[in-house]
Amino acid sequence: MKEIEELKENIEADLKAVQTLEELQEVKAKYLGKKGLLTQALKRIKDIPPQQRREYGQGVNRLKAFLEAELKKRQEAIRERELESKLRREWIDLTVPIKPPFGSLHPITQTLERILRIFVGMGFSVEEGPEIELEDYNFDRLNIPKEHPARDMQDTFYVNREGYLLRTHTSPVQIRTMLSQKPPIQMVAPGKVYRRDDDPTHSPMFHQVEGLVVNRHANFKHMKFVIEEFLREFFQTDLPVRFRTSYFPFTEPSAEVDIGCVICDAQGCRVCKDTGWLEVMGCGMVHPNVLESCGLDSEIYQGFAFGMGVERLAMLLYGIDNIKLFYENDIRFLRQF
Ligand code: 2NL
Repeated sequence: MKEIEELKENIEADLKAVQTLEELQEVKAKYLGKKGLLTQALKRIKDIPPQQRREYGQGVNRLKAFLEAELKKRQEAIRERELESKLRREWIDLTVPIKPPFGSLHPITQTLERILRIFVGMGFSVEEGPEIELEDYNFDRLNIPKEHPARDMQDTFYVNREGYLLRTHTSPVQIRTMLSQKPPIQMVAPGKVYRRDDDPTHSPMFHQVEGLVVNRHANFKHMKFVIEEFLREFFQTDLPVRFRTSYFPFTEPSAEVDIGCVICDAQGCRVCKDTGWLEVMGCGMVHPNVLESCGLDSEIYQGFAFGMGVERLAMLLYGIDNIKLFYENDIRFLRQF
């Protein structure tokens, strides 16, 4: 019985010293393992003289039950403590406000939408067409002669199929509209266009919006009003606008449209080359040959048309001096819009 008493004291002391699950495991092995002290004491029961065997046996078994209960209690306590400390270590404050990295529309998309909104507000419809076009719709029906330099391989991307090319302007969308709809027509055609140009001020792909109005009474004064109204709406200021005589094969008469420089307030700067004026679009009365090529009687119908470059307008609107910035997708640039 003295042996059992000592064993109990040792067990209690060992349990008291235990800090971790590993140490607890060691204690368990020390007493209950194959050669454990308590295992051995249990084996000895049969060798004890019969008079003391009962008392000894009960004592060892009680001690075993005690140790098993203590091990279980300590294990739970240690697990609980380790969980507490893990929770404290790995605590995350879910209430900390985070700024989600919101995306935004590309400045060209924003400018395109700004342009379309204004024309839709004036009653124009928005029409789209394919980027791979018929040479017939891109050049022939637009009164652009066969030997015109714009048709040159140097200027136009031809595709690997006779009679097709990457459209060099969105005018073929207007041709398609005139072929498929009856006047009155008032439409704008936005989209990507392609030219064999690649230098600091030109990109082989850029965006255009062209407009077309066809009815029985369209005239130059209507066109001037629509364009002036558009430009003042677009730049949100009562700008000076002037129409300068020009030439396009598909319009007669033709004009280029200038606005007072929005960069220097017409005082003269690098962007307007000290003229105080910026060219922003081209326009004119639709050439009778173009109307006829779309099956419209030019004695009955009149039309006006205009075309503008979206990148150019975006650069003027936001004060950007390099067209390449739009295509590099530098997040530091894009984030500003
Ligand atoms: C420019 C000039 C222009 C047109 C585009 C057009 C279309 C048809 C018939 C007649 Cl279907 N004209 N488009 C007319 C004048 C000018 O664009 O500088 N664009 C960037």
